[in-house]
Amino acid sequence: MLDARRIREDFPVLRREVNGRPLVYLDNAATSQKPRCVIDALVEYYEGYNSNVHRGVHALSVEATARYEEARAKVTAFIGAPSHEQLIFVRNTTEAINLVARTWAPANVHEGDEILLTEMEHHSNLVPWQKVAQDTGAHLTFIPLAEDHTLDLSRLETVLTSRTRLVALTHVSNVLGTINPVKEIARAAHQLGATVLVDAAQSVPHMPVDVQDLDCDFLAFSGHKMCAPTGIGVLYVKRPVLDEMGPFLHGGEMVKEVWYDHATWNDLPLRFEAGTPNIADSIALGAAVDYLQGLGMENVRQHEVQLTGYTLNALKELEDVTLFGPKDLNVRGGVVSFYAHGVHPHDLGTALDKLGIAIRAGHHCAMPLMRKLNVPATARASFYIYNTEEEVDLLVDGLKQSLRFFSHVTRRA
Ligand code: C6P
Repeated sequence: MLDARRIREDFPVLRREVNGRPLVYLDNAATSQKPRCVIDALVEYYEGYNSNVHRGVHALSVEATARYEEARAKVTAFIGAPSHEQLIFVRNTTEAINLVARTWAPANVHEGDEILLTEMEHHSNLVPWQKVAQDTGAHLTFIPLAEDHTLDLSRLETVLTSRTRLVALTHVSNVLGTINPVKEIARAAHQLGATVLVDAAQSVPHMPVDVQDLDCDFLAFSGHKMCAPTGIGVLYVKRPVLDEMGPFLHGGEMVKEVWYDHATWNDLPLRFEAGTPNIADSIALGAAVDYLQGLGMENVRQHEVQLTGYTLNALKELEDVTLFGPKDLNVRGGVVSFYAHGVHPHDLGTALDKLGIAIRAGHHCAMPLMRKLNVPATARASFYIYNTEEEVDLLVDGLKQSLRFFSHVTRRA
């Protein structure tokens, strides 16, 4: 098990106060905090060897290139990818998915084809496919949500057809916490010749993920949710899918030879990394991977299972509070969304902030799912390696206090 109290010492921001109270940071699904070693990696780069990569012959450039490629190798190993050539650095999950929608999709999705999504997708894994469908004449279809907020796989045979070109689904829902059986769905999709994209924004930071075990064709995630800086994300692509993909952005770095009227493309993965990449943040992502591996991803997962169970137990005692997501902790990540009847989640979020407690309130970039759940928004607490049961107690006390306040105000109105 993790020693969250010890881990907290690695995160400078957790020492601060908000509104005169110690910060209780429970908005980790939005972005995680950063440990000292990641901050140090950024400072070391800018103070010690700031330089462009893959270009210079001078010492600083050689050093920066080595560290940048070392970071790629670390991330490759972290997700069990067979080769660093299949690991493309992008800005975030959103850009990774758009890269696939702009390069792979136009060559592979045609009029009358189907793109199968789920009813719990984040906008980043929905809107790019709406655009592909509009451009190509393909149709979007959806694996429906079951009563228990898992996917209704009894409907898979109906929605996954010989016309399905792509199945694009989230590994873990950022609203419900549901862990989807992507391996099983990928197997069924491949049997029908469909390609599979996994939005791993909420899984790679929180549990062991092995792309070869999942057997997905694309996997996308963001560094900022796993202790790394903002502005760095990853797209993994399986071969031979990758070999058939044309470039995304065109310009320097992604070319091998250029004439006035044409150009040839660089080797993988640089073919997909046009222009000067995000060098410092990539190197810091490597440091974040080292840090998480030091803790052990299975331990990270178990810590969140424990905290989520503890939170669900406490919250189910609260009157007029609806909890979302599966009850079974085996299929649930460290995300707890809830709705307190009669109180808008934004008001609740603001009241908790006054107590130093940071949660997220809103539609969580999943508006269609909010409509499905029949709520305007939800409040959401989401956990990471440094959160403790004491913090959950503070959340529950804060909630009780806020709900008492709002019911008093409503009665008087
Ligand atoms: N969800 C949340 O608070 P970016 O913004 O590109 O790093 O990640 C997008 C994204 C894609 N898929 C899932 C499942 C996600 O949860 C997110 C980001 C944040 O839930 C911000 S809306």
